[in-house]
Amino acid sequence: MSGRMDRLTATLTRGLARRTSRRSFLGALGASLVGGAAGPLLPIARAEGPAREPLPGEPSPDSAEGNPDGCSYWRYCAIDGFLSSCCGGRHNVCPPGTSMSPITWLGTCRNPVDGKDYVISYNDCCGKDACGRCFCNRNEGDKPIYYTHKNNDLNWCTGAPSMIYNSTVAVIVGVATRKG
Ligand code: ABN
Repeated sequence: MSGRMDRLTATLTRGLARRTSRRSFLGALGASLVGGAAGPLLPIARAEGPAREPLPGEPSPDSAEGNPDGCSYWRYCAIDGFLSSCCGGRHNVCPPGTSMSPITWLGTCRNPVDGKDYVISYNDCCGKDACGRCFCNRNEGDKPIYYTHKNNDLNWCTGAPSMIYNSTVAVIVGVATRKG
């Protein structure tokens, strides 16, 4: 009698265990299917944003030397300052609320697309507190300082309506021609 009871109990217990695990498996499967179907509906942050066009005659903005938001941009070879393009402006446009200094620092940078050297004017943007973002100090081809005004580490807002320095732009002013 007790042997039959034992066998019956064992059979019932095994059946219960089987049903319980199957139910929990099905539950998990159902939850994963519902979660998987909802996945595409969830908001996704797309960091890339719209595709950027290269500036005419310039490297792709997807490359370091063609990206005006980074210090390796080819026009910044002799810059010293916060990049206007990180401060609400563009590489050649000062941020809103600032004005461009009329006196500037000049550099000569090679455009990697056409291999030509361009004279670049680094105008400071003046009239708002220092931007503080994307500081870039490259000074390529810099010579030892023999006159303080022959150094880019200067506040060129001296000639602007406000002396308050915000950021710097890089404007092409011409193609450099080698003489002698
Ligand atoms: N030309 C940029 C800059 C501004 C203030 C001080 C140093 C350098």
